[in-house]
Amino acid sequence: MTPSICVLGLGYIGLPTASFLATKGCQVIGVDISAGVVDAINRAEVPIKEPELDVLVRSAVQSGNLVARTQVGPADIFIIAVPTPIRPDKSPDLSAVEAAVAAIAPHLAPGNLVILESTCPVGTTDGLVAGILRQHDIEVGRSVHLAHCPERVLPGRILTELVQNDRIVGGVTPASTEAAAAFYRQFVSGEVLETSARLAEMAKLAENTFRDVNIALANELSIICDHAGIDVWELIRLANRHPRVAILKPGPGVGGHCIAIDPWFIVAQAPEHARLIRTARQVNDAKPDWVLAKVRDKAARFKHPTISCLGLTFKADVDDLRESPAYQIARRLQQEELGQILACEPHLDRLPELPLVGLEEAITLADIILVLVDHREFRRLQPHQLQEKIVIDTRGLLR
Ligand code: SAJ
Repeated sequence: MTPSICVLGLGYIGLPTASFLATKGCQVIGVDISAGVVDAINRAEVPIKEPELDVLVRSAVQSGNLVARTQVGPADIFIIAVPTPIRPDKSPDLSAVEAAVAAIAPHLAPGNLVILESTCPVGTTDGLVAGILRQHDIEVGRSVHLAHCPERVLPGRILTELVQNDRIVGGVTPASTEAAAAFYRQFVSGEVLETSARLAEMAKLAENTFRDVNIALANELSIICDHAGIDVWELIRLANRHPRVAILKPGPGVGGHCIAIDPWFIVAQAPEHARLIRTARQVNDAKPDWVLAKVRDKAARFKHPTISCLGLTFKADVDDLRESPAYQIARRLQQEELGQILACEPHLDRLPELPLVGLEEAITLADIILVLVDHREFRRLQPHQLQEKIVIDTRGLLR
């Protein structure tokens, strides 16, 4: 028999997960604190942009297997996919996880399985989550199973990676690990790797930290090469021809809601030991300042230059502005009144804060072209279109 499932948090992870499970025949309740999100999903509308997600949500809602609500109800399996941001002091904010666990606790019955997919500091599943459940007299790991199974999907490829990626499953007891692994094996074509909850938490943090540290190296190299008059993109291309070298790409900084945040969870728990990880975060966070200094330097040649920012989202081919260094740079240029700031962002229809223009207009009107995101739409730009323009290309797109 297919289990009934309650998914808490209908964002970039929860909505695809809930919809996918519903199309596999599970009865799914999707829960979100936003009534607007709940209403939109029940009308089969998708509040976020992700390839193929609209089709999946429509099919899940129309089948009657996915119903969105603002309140939790009974189910066999509870999947928590709520945000775990950082506070201004870089400490983890787990209030959404706490609220989700407190909301499901009164509905839990023997034999239920609780899965935490949100990225968390080490010890959250065993400590915070199990602790709240025990306060409700729940025998965690025996009567009710509890496991951490970190999400690993890449925005832009969510539906493919949801099924194909290997998954790490760590229960608070071996029986919990087994119960959660058996659940994922029903719909994941990748391997399901069993471990403890603490190791699963650390594995997720290590994955995103690996990427952050590697990008920090690329960003640092880009600054060093700029001073040395060396083309960093050609440098990386050549260095990566070594069989054991794989340097990632420099850019205007690191954005999104994962890589720019998760390494801080490690730093917060091991402030004296996480020296490289903290430094990498600082290197990536400082890159927008370096780009701004470059633009200021070029803008000083003009009285009132028109500066066209190509791309505002946190990475290529998505519509997501969260933690976006590109957006941050464009806004700061505007606040500094360096000139007329135009933005070309093919993935957004409107943006109250910045004047949005089409690509042709952005190029024609610009004195300075600032490439901030390597969107597919920009890759067709030809060198002759950029003649007589000053180009600052943070993504190596126009080489
Ligand atoms: N970036 C660079 N240079 C690169 C690669 C990325 O500057 O060579 C920048 C991007 O422009 C962006 C940021 O890094 O601003 C993050 O983009 P990303 O594509 O590296 O990662 P996310 O945040 O979209 O998704 C990551 C993924 N983690 C890993 O690849 C290890 C994804 O698998 C995770 O599920 C996701 O974080 C998450 O939710 O944790």
